[in-house]
Amino acid sequence: MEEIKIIELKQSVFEDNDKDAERLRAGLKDAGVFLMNLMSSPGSGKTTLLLSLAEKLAGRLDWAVMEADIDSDVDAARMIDAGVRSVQLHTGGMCHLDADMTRQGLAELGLIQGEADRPVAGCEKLDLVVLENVGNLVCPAEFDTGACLDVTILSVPEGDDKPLKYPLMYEKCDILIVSKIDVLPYFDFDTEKVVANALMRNPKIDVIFVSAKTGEGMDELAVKIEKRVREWQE
Ligand SMILES: Nc1nc2c(ncn2[C@@H]2O[C@H](COP(=O)(O)OP(=O)(O)OP(=O)(O)O)[C@@H](O)[C@H]2O)c(=O)[nH]1
Ligand SMILES: [Mg+2]
Repeated sequence: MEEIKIIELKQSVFEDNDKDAERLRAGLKDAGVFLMNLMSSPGSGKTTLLLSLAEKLAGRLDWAVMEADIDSDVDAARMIDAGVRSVQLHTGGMCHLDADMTRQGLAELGLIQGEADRPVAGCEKLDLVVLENVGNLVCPAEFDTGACLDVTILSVPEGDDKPLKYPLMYEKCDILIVSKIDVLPYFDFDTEKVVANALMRNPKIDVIFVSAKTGEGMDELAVKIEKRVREWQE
C-alpha cells in the first residue's frame, strides 16, 4: 500500500505567521508605534479596563484602539463614545487575529502601508495602539500578532487556577493583569496562589492587580505601559 503523506498544516500556518509578525514588528518600530495585544476570556473586563486606562493616559500618550470581535461593533462604539480613536475589526468567525489581520487594522488607522509595512508619511503620529483581541483564552495565544507587548487579563470570578488550565496564554504574555479585585471578598480567589501559578508558567511574567471599577491599581498600570512605550521608542 502506498505510504500516506501527512502534512502538518497547522505548523506551517504558525511558521508563516511568525515570520509575518516579525516583519510587522519591524515596520512598527520604524513608525515609532508600540502595539499592545490584550487577550483574555470573554467578559473578563478588557473594554472596561481600556476605558479606565483612557482617563489615565490622557495627555501622556497619543493612542488608539483596535477592537476585534467575531461580530458587532459594541466595543468600538464604547471607546469612541469615551473619545478614544477606535476601529472595529471583524474576524469572520475566527477566534483569533494573526499578523496580517492586525496589519489591516493598522493600515485602516493610517499608520503603515505596503508589503514592507512602511510608516505612512505625514500621518497623525500615535505612540500606542492597543489591540483588544477576541475574547478567548486559547486561540489568540497561538498567533503572534506582531505586537511589542502581550498582556492577558484574568478576572477574579474566573478563578486563580486559570494559569494551570491554559498554559500557553501565560507562557506567552509579558504582563498578567488580575482584574475585578473589588469583588475579591465574594470569591474564593487566592491572590498568592494566582501569582505562584502564573510564575510557574512564566517566571518573567509581571503580575499587577487592578479594579477598573474602583480605579485601584490603574495608575500603576498606566505608568507601566507608558514606560514600555517610551523604552520601545528610544
Ligand atoms: N466589579 C467589576 N466589574 C467589572 C470590572 N471590569 C469590568 N467589569 C464588568 O465585567 C463585564 C464585562 O466587561 P467587558 O469590559 O465588556 O469585558 P470584555 O473582556 O471586554 O468582554 P468581551 O469583549 O466580550 O470579551 C461588564 O459587566 C463590566 O462592567 C471591574 O473591575 N470590577
Ligand atoms: Mg470587550
